[in-house]
Amino acid sequence: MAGGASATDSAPDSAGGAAEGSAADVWWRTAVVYQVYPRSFADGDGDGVGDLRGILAHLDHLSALGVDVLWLSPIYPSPQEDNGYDISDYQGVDPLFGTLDELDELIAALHARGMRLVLDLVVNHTSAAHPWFAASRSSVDDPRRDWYWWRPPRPGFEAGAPGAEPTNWRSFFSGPAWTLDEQTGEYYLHLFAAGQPDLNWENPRVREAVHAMMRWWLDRGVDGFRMDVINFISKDPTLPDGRAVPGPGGSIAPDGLGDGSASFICGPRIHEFLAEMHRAVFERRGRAFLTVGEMPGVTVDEARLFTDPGRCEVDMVFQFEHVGVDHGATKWEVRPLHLPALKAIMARWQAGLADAGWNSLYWSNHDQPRVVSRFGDDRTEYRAASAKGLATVLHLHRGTPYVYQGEELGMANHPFASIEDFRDVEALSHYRTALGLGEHPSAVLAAMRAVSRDNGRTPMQWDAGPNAGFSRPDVRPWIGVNPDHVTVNAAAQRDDPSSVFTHYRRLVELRHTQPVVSLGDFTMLLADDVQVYAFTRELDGVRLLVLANWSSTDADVEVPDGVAWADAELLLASGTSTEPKGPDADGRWRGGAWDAVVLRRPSVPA
Ligand code: TEU
Repeated sequence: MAGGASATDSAPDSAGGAAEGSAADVWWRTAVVYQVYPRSFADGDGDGVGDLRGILAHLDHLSALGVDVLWLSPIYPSPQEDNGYDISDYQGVDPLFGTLDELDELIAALHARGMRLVLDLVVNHTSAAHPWFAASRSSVDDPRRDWYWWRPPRPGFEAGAPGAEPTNWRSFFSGPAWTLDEQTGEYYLHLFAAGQPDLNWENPRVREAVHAMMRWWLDRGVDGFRMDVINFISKDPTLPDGRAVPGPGGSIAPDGLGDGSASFICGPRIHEFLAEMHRAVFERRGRAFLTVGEMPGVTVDEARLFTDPGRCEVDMVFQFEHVGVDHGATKWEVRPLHLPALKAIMARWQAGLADAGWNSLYWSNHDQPRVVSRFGDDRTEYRAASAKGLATVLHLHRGTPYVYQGEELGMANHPFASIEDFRDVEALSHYRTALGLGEHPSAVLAAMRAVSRDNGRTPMQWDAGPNAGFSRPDVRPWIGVNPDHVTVNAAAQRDDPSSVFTHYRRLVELRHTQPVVSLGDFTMLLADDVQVYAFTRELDGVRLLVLANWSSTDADVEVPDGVAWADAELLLASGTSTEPKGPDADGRWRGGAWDAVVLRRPSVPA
């Protein structure tokens, strides 16, 4: 058990990490997690990049919010090709971010405040600069050769010739998922950037090395892991070609590459690998952990298996369906949000993990555009109300909510002006590829402005001063600060009872104090309504009704059983109305733009 941790602790002798025990006594079921992307959180040493000193200096912010867990994106030594998701040493801290001593200090400081630390575990791939890969690429006979996926050129092709890659797979960051290593004349697999070679989990020595590394961190006091693309680690070893992905209008993708994901999303041995990891790392440790698997492409049925406590794999997963709801053939083809589609996805996940398993709940992270710009309305008059409404909807679902740094302030997308403003490897490779295929730069930039991951990575807005208080005034941060920080910042919001920050604080408090929020059953209402997001929660005779106007115009809907809610207790209200309220005596709900309310009543006795 984390030192000084709160009353939400499970028994100290519980196994933790995909823990055993009854539904109610698993600590993370009432917890809220806050994600820190260290490079963009706070720059303590004045080099323009956020670091551990910066985080240590801002723990009061997390305490004020009341969150239980800090998930820290990668701080390990790394060439930073993918901002630390390319790790060259799993057991250290990149000097860019500080020292191992400072990380120990962070663990102790969090524990002293009753919070826990979850590290990012990136073990689908390493950096190409990792000594394991250096050894692996050195010769076909090296003992570590088989730690990665090496293959000769496609039969009949010369190494390096167009189309000679061993499979037609496209990498997530554009271009082939294979790069030729001239020295041995073979290709290595990288589902992401060329600097992120995929580890071969078929090799038991790879798994043992990862387990040992994880145990080393737990021994240092770390309380769990967020596991990067962990459902990609088991690949069909035959590595068959993927299907060519149809482009818009059914045309075959112009780069001729295919989608290999059928061979690695929740691959043949994934459950075996995660259960083995649980046994080797978390079992019989005598304290409680949190494990969350990031799982692009995971289905509800798979997720139920992954998170069924009886199977001891992971505690919860990040699914991707709801953040793909506004994507076209690719994420760069942005579609307007159709609210019923989002509700259908959320409802399916709530129902699918109701009896076994557990949901994680998120709108944002370092890979997503800012939610207030994406699903809300970031114009001045609607920004705070829409940020609060979106937060209410998410935090009143059943599951463990994740708050991404700046989301609690209503931080918006960045007004990127030109390609020079972007930093992300994904965005930059997309730009090159799209221009190579003849797309117009201004159209490509418009899509990047809307959906680039850099939107989520601009510096945290601490105050209205130069650099938003992220870096010293004389320093140029690694990526541009959003000019809206003069009005949208933590200093302005911390003590303002009507701020987005205060609203998040209340939502965290509701989860901690109202068991129905964390554990109650979920029922979606008004599934087809294009404007209002409505649902009920119920636990032990207590019922909640959540009504949120997901639009910048007034709403007027008939609420199922609405009359019964007319005199219910108003637990939380936000929006553009002077006094947002629940349904009227006629059972209709009339809500102003982005109004959101949470009502409570004891259920009517049968
Ligand atoms: O993300 C996995 C992932 O699916 C995303 O890269 C996704 O493909 C992309 O964001 C779509 O826009 C994880 C990390 O969260 C991400 O930051 C890393 O780049 C990636 O893995 C590789 O480690």
